[in-house]
Amino acid sequence: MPPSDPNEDAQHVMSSDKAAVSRALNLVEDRRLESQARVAALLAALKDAPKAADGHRVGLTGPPGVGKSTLTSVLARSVRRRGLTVGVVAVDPSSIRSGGSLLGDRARMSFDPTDAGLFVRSLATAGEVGGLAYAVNSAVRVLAAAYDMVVIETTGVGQSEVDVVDVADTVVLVIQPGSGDVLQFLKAGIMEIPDILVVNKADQEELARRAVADLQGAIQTAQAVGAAGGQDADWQTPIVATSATQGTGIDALIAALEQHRKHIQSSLAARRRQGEVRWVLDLFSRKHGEHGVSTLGGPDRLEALAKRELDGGQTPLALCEQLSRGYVAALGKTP
Ligand SMILES: Nc1nc2c(ncn2[C@@H]2O[C@H](COP(=O)(O)OP(=O)(O)OP(=O)(O)O)[C@@H](O)[C@H]2O)c(=O)[nH]1
Ligand SMILES: [Mg+2]
Repeated sequence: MPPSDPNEDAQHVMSSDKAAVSRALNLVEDRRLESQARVAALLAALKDAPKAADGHRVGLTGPPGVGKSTLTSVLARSVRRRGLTVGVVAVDPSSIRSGGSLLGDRARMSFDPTDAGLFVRSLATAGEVGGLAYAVNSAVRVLAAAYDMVVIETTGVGQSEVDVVDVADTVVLVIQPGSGDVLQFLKAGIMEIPDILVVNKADQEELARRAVADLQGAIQTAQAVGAAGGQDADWQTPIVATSATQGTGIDALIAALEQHRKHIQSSLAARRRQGEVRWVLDLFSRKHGEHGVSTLGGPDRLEALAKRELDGGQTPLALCEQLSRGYVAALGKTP
C-alpha cells in the first residue's frame, strides 16, 4: 500500500469517515519509527480541527468491574439520541502484560456497528515505556477531530500508566456501592477529586444510598481542606447514582457533564494546554528519569520550555521527541 497523504487523511478524519478514523488509530497504535513520523504529520494536520475546539473529552475512570464499559455504552446511546456524535476509546494497561490480545474482552460494550456517528475502539500497545500514554494522547486527538464527544475509559484509581486528567476535559470517577477504597483515598486527600462522581450499580438501592451519602461527606471534607491541588475552587463535584444495566440516572449524568463542560468553557484552552504540558513532562521523565529532567535544566525550566513550544504550535507528540533528541544530544556532549 502506498503511503497516504497526511493532509488528505486528516480531511477524511475530520469528516468523521469511520474507515479513515480506524486507519488513523491503527497508525497511532503502531510504534514503529516510520509510523511515528506519519502520526506526527497526521496530528499536526488535525491540530485546528473545528470539532476538536468545541467538543467534549470525557474521561471515565474507576476500579475494575464497576461498570465503566456498560455505562459508556448507555451513555453513548443517550448522547447519540441527542444528535451528537461519539468516539470511544477504551484503554487497558494490563494488555501490555498480556501482549495486547485480551483487549477486545475488556471493553464489554454493545454498540450499533451501522451507526456512522459512533466509533468505538480498544487501545493496546506493547513494549516500550510510555507507549500506551503516547497512543492514548494521539487517539484522543484523532477522535476529538472527528466526533462531538470523546469518551476515554481507563481502569484504575491512583497510579495508572495513563493519567486521564491529562487528556480529558471532564474526569468522571465511577465506583460501585460498598467499595470503601475510594472513600478512604478521598478522605486522606490521596486522590484528586474528580469533576463528577458516579455511583454505578445503584440498582442495589440501599447500598447505593449509603455510598452517595458517605461520598458527599468525604468530598466536602476534602474540598474544605483544599485537598488534591489543581481543582476548581468554584466547582462542586456532583454525585450521580446510575444503573448502567437498568439505564437509570443517565440523564442526570449527561446533565452533570453538560454543566461541567459549560463551567470550564472560558478556561478550556488553558486547561487543555496544562494537560498537554503535564503529559509531555510525565512522559519525558518516565522515559529519561530524573537525570533527563535535570540535564535539560530541571522541572521548572522544562515546564516553561514545554509551555512555550506548545504555545508556539508544536504538537505534544513532536515536542516529546524533540526533548528526547535534546537529551540524547546533551548526553553526547557530556565528557
Ligand atoms: N447490577 C449491576 N451490574 C452492573 C451495572 N453496570 C455494570 N454491571 C455489571 O458489572 C460487570 C462489569 O461491568 P463492566 O462494564 O465490564 O465494568 P468495567 O468497569 O468496564 O470493567 P473493567 O473494564 O474490566 O474494569 C458486568 O457483569 C456488568 O453487567 C449496574 O448498573 N448494575
Ligand atoms: Mg471496561
